[in-house]
Amino acid sequence: MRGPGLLSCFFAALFLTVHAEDTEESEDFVRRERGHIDSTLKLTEEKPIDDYPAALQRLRKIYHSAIKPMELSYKYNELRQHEITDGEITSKPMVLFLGPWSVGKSTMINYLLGLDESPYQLYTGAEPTTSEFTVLMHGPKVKTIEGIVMAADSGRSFSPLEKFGQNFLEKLIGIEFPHKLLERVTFVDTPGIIENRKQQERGYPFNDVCQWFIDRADLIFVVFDPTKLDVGLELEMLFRQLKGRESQIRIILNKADSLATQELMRVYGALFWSLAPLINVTEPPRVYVSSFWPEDYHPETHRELFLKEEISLLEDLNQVIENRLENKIAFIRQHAIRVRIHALLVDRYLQTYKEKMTFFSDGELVFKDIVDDPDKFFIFKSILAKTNVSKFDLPNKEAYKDFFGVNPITSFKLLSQQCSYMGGCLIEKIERAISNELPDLLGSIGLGKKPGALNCDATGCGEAPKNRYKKH
Ligand SMILES: Nc1nc2c(ncn2[C@@H]2O[C@H](COP(=O)(O)OP(=O)(O)OP(=O)(O)O)[C@@H](O)[C@H]2O)c(=O)[nH]1
Ligand SMILES: [Mg+2]
Repeated sequence: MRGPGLLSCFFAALFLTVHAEDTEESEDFVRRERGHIDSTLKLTEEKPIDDYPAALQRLRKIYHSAIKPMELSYKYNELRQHEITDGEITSKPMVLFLGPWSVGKSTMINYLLGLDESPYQLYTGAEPTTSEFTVLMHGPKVKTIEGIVMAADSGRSFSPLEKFGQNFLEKLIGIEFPHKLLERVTFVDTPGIIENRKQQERGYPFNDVCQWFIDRADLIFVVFDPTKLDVGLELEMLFRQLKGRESQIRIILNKADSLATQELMRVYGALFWSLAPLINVTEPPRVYVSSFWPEDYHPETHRELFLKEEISLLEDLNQVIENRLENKIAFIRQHAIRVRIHALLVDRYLQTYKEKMTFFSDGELVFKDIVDDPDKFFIFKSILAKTNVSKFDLPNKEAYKDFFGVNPITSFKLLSQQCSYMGGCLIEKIERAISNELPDLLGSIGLGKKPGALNCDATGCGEAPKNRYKKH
């Protein structure tokens, strides 16, 4: 895996983590067995991982023919700013590492990928070290990709990051190299959260960037260090951003080998105590207590427990890899549901506007009346009554004030006018995708059959699959 001379120097400069004294130390410590990582994640299997190209192609087709036209017609991107690129449809599952500084995020990535002692291991250290969002991807050769290049390549799922500005792109870096695990997932290392640091000191919107990654990650590891559990404003902000992604979150109490068992139990309790007010779900998140680094566990600590916890986490990761296509389809279906609700709402606003307009009325005043108090005209209620949408899935009423401020109501067409002789109606197409085509595709993968071979009545696949952890 060694790159050409110049490239190796570049890597050495960027990621060389082993300082002279560390090298001496590393010769002393006993390395851990890694067999369980390879076997749980099936990294020893010769068979290349199936990328389901036919199913992904079908998914792309459904998105472009049934969902995208509706998005464009009703300017959905201006409401939620979530466009889906082709790169995002075909991308590998993304595993995101978040948490305070120096809790061992980069060390954990090095450990899982077995990068210690390789020239391109991530930089680690007791002080805040990672300053870039680092994306580790599979590629045939060792290569670093600058943020501006990643953002310019529309085939990659990272191209929408361009909107966070040039300062951010300088803090984004991609590393490609051949690796069995990276053939299956993409890892994203992030700069640790430092309490009391102001957003502007970073020179780019750190929280918005985190939100972008959070919205797309298939698994989010929020890592903590038992020796510093203080929850401050930055961490509170992070948990606010994680709302709605609870089933992707795994909390890791890392470096558990640095404490005696009794102390560890106390810290575990304290961690839950401080996090409870921040996580607003009935089901508590899964917490893994272990130490994710290559050194052997300290003799006086609970090595069997730590190893079991590590294996559970690896199984969890493996489940995400195995369910990647199901998760992707569920993600596109959820997106389609949101786009449909948005289109129905705009249509309802427009219908109400047309009903209230008379020959003598002032269009702007009539619409202001509607947009200021949509409840008076039963706009949101009528959508709830007509469709089986949960009221928690409805967008914010305030967001529509801004939306219509930029996009005048008269620039839209009624849904009933969005039909063509050849293509049918937009609303029918998106509804067919949500209730038949996407569930069909989901069912066909589950049974290992050809996409399109089944329909949902037979499989009962109408429910979006949840990326739930296994309980052990
Ligand atoms: N005892 C112990 N120390 C660990 C473990 N994992 C990491 N460390 C040490 O913790 C320190 C910080 O590790 P990093 O991987 O740099 O932490 P980080 O979360 O990436 O930090 P930032 O990049 O600054 O956010 C390093 O000195 C590691 O050697 C562990 O499992 N046990
Ligand atoms: Mg780091």
